[in-house]
Amino acid sequence: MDRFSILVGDITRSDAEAIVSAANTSLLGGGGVDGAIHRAAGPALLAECRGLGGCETGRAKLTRGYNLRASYVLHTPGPIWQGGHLGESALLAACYRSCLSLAAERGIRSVDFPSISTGIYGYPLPMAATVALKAIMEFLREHDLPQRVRLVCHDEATAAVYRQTWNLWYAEDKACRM
Ligand code: AR6
Repeated sequence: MDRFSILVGDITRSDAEAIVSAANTSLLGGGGVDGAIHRAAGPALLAECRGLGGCETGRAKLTRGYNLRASYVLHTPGPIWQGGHLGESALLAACYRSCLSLAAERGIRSVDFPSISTGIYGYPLPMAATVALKAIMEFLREHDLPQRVRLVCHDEATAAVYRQTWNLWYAEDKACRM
């Protein structure tokens, strides 16, 4: 599937048109990738976020990227892992879909995602990878935009889990053009 790839890197340095922040529902910044994005974007990002009135888990809101290379940031609060029986997987899938729908609506051509919910929010990585890849691949099959989506993992171990999951479920997609 040449529209999708998994790589290791720092998403704050991404050249995608939009990057995704694994935010919290206040949208007022925090730790992890969200904190790194706010630091790299500068204080104007927080100022814009203050006007958004927060965001529900599984939904997404769009801002400009300010000092980032990316023109836009898609902010999405992932679910906090609570054992898996409180709708976490549906909410995590909704995060990916909401970001991709909003990007498509705005004509955004490339989106880079971090591994949402698998840091501070404690979602078990192999399960999160299955949910994330299914949501992304289904969306790409049904939509022409974004043209390019990447999963930017902060470390090789995380990327390895996403790659294994992708190979398990989607390797045949390499042969059939999407
Ligand atoms: N580039 C790419 N991935 C990164 C980067 C980076 N620069 N920095 C961290 N990661 P987390 P969550 C990875 O904890 O679990 C915040 O306080 C990290 O290794 O950032 O959704 C928010 O405000 C992990 O694989 O997000 C919320 O309160 C992944 O990003 C809460 O954390 C997600 O880890 C959200 O927790």
